[in-house]
Amino acid sequence: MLSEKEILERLCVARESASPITAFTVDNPDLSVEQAYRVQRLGLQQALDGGATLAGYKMGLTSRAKQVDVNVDQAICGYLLKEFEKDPFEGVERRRYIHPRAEPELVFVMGKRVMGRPSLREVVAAVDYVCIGLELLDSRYEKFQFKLPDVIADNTSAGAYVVGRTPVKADWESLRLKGVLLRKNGKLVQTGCPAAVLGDPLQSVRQLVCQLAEWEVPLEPGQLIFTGGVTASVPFESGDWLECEWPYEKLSVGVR
Ligand code: OOG
Ligand code: MG
Repeated sequence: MLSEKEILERLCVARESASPITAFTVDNPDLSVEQAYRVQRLGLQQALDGGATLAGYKMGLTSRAKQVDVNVDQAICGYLLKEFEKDPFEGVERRRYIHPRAEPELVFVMGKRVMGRPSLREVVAAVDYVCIGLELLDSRYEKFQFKLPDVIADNTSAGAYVVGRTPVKADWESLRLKGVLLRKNGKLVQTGCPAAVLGDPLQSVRQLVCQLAEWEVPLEPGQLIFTGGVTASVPFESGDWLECEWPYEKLSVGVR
């Protein structure tokens, strides 16, 4: 059985060299969710010690479409570093990733600190605004295949992300009904409704707060939360351009 440090090291090498590894549960079927989160937390600590900045968190597998995507049916969370953020005008570099995929998400930006087990109303009170976002996933595992502990250790396949520029501060009740489209090279490839995410993406923020409470970690003002793919994810290659649209904004990003 590999130690948590060894698992983390292998994941880091896979990420840095953009070359995939076999999922750990293939040879270590006993790897637990708790150990996997310890690997993830250790990864975050190492990144912060190395000078990286925590931007916020992401929830994953919060919609049925996403659970079917990767054959794992439980919501998970990971962290987002400022360094993962891409400017939509600069785009993303395909060669940095193994087998990247894109998915549209609602992104909540916190205005107040929140911790513990808040009600939905308390979550709304702590949010500053919402934007549309594109998460650019990249699993470090061969064929994008893994089990629950693998994907948790791999920081929930976090790769890069792009956040829209049009903050929405109203309509909390009906945001979950505002449709989201994903186009690749101008062709419509996914459509979805934010309510696909746990009935309301705000529930995803609430679940995240409850998960973080287990580590006595709060959500802080300014932190952003990717609430989970509204639709299934879509693979992309260099030369592609991706566009995500919802009633308030169109967000495009090119792939070099
Ligand atoms: C796991 C990450 C899931 C989401 O939004 O559901 C995720 C994966 O699809 O590789 O980010
Ligand atoms: Mg996601």
